[in-house]
Amino acid sequence: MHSLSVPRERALAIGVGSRAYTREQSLEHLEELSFLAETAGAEVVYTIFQDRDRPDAATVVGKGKLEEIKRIIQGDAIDIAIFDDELTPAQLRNLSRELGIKVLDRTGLILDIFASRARTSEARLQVELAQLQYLLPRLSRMWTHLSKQFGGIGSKGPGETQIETDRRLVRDRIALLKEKLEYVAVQKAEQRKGRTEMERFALVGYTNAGKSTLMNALTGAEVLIEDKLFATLDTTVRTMELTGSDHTTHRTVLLSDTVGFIRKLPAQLVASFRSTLAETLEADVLLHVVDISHPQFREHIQAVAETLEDIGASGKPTIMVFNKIDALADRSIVHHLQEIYPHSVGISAQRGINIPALQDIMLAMIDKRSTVLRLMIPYSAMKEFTELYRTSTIIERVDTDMGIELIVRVLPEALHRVRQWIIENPLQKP
Ligand SMILES: Nc1nc2c(ncn2[C@@H]2O[C@H](COP(=O)(O)OP(=O)(O)OP(=O)(O)O)[C@@H](O)[C@H]2O)c(=O)[nH]1
Ligand SMILES: [Mg+2]
Repeated sequence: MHSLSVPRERALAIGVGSRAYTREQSLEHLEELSFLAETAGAEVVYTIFQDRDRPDAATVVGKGKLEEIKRIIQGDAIDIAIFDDELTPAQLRNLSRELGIKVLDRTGLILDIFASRARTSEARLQVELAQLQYLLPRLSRMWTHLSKQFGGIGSKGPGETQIETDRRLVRDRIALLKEKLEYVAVQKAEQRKGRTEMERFALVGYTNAGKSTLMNALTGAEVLIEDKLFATLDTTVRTMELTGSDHTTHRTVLLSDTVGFIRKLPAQLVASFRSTLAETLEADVLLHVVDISHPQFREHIQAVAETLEDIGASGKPTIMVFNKIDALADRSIVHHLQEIYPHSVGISAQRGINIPALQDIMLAMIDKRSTVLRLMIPYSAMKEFTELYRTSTIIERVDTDMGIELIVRVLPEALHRVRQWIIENPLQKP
């Protein structure tokens, strides 16, 4: 964390309206950019918004606005100018020259936050890969010069020596990082193999929606929770005891918590975080956590849906979890949303409101995927029986002379385990 003796960089946040968004939305985006900048350790002293049909090809904002920005930079001792939209390499160069201070765009800022928050070696590799891919087309003398001169936000990550090397060396480094990550991915896939018979749920959602808070509430894990963007950068998996509100249904399932999404999440990051997101990709059911108290929650849902599409995880069975209902003045919006989303629930992960209702929906999702079978398990196969007890729902059990007769709900993944004992399978009836 930033110590008090180090002065925070003074930042200017700059947004340009476009035909795609209302003015209100554009201002919300700018507010989110400021939140990102503060997460990165800067102090946003000024925000500037210009309504234009499209950004200026050379400098994003128009000439007059640029002069105004220069005056503010001088008058308020600004260290860094941050733009909400992705800057082309040419825009970045022009603006750096014109303004004479460090210039960053949303992508560069997000990459910087990821770099300073990455803890595991895997996350570090992934962030470095994304940074280098972002840097490659922007590699220029200007950039090297600025990062050396100013330091601070936007200059972490690939060290100066790497920036000064030519593009070929950067490309070599990218190839090496990809190879290392591929190796990590294979190892992790190996680790996951043993658990495939348990139903797998994955938390997904916009950053700061409350995913880790819910993870902790459901599993007793101790994942870091913060009122900051991107508190979580890696993936945690825990087993969880699901209990129905009838108190008779129990299931052991897996739940994973992972990195949050944001609008305009850099494509390089999404691509390089593939192995972190593997747990999400392989999940049976997604829990899409939404901060319902946020004015832009609808846009957040959309951004998450788009990112899921990008990584190839769209179309999975999904439970919409409308979180932070404790912060709502009027909860009627939840009822309205439940008409749109059939598998949804309003909760407060922090206050523990409606968690049993969520667990019931999770159990119902499992039931939808599973088959009811009648089995006869010989007493000689007790080990398998114990495993079945953990991962399936036993509806009825009778101990007979020949073995244990069961009516049981089994997931498709566990069918192979019980196939030999089936005495009745309703799906195979003529
Ligand atoms: N009022 C309210 N605040 C909540 C609730 N759940 C979480 N929060 C707060 O929301 C903030 C973010 O919570 P996290 O659990 O870290 O969110 P996250 O989705 O894991 O965020 P990232 O890991 O940064 O993507 C924290 O300040 C939490 O205390 C809730 O039910 N109600
Ligand atoms: Mg988190």
